[in-house]
Amino acid sequence: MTDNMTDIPKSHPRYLSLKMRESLVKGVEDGITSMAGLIAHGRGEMFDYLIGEETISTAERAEKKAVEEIIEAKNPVISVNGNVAALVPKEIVELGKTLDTKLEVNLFHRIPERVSKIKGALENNGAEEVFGLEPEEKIPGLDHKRALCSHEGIYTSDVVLVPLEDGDRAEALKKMGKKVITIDLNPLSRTSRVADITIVDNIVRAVPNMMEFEPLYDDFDNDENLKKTLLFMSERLKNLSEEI
Ligand code: PTJ
Repeated sequence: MTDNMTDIPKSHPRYLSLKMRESLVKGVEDGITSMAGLIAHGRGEMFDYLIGEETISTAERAEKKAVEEIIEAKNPVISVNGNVAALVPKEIVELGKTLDTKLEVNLFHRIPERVSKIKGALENNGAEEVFGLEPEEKIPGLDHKRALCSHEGIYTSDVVLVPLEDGDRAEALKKMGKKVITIDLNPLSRTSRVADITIVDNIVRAVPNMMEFEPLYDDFDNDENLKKTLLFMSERLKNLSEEI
């Protein structure tokens, strides 16, 4: 996240949350994040409230399984969009280096200028190679520009991390036979339901966690993990209602 917060003191109880908002607003001003990205973030914030704005045990398990799948993969790729580039530009580059993955810019609201700005932001944070600028391939079954991808990256990947995804691409990637990992605070989203591993955590916590965690090396059932996440949320709401 950017550190250009001028008026908000670190002691502010919502400092981290405000900092994230600021990074996204700056992302829009810099032409990195789409306007729709601000709406997407608001939805994420709401779900973050429901888990208490911390990494819960089901998310930790999913993060460890994701690390395992990525390090065991032949051609793992992290897909970067405008929200990811605004919130965790440095961390996503570091994660790619730590887990030895490729980085590819893949956008729903694709404008060539935005792709090159995101590429530039990743390079400014140490990325050596960023795919997706001149995509040669299309993900079959998708009508929109999110289908455009690079041959060396997403098209031939075996494991893809698609954080803050919008749904049908995850499904299309699965149909191509890829293992799909997502980071999505909404456990009910289409992406969350269709992914092989769904990390229900804020990306600003999930990415640093994945650089620290050891691989799980254990069975993992995504539906079971999502059920537990929803139960956690409802239990938490019940407990909070009793405190009022
Ligand atoms: O940059 P582009 O053009 O590729 O567009 C990116 C967005 C995010 C706008 C696009 O992919 C989109 O519209 O996504 P959705 O359908 O709004 O889905 C985004 C999901 O990410 C939602 O389920 C949110 O709850 C979730 N989300 C938002 N912020 C975070 C998050 N999950 C984890 N961490 C967050 N900070």
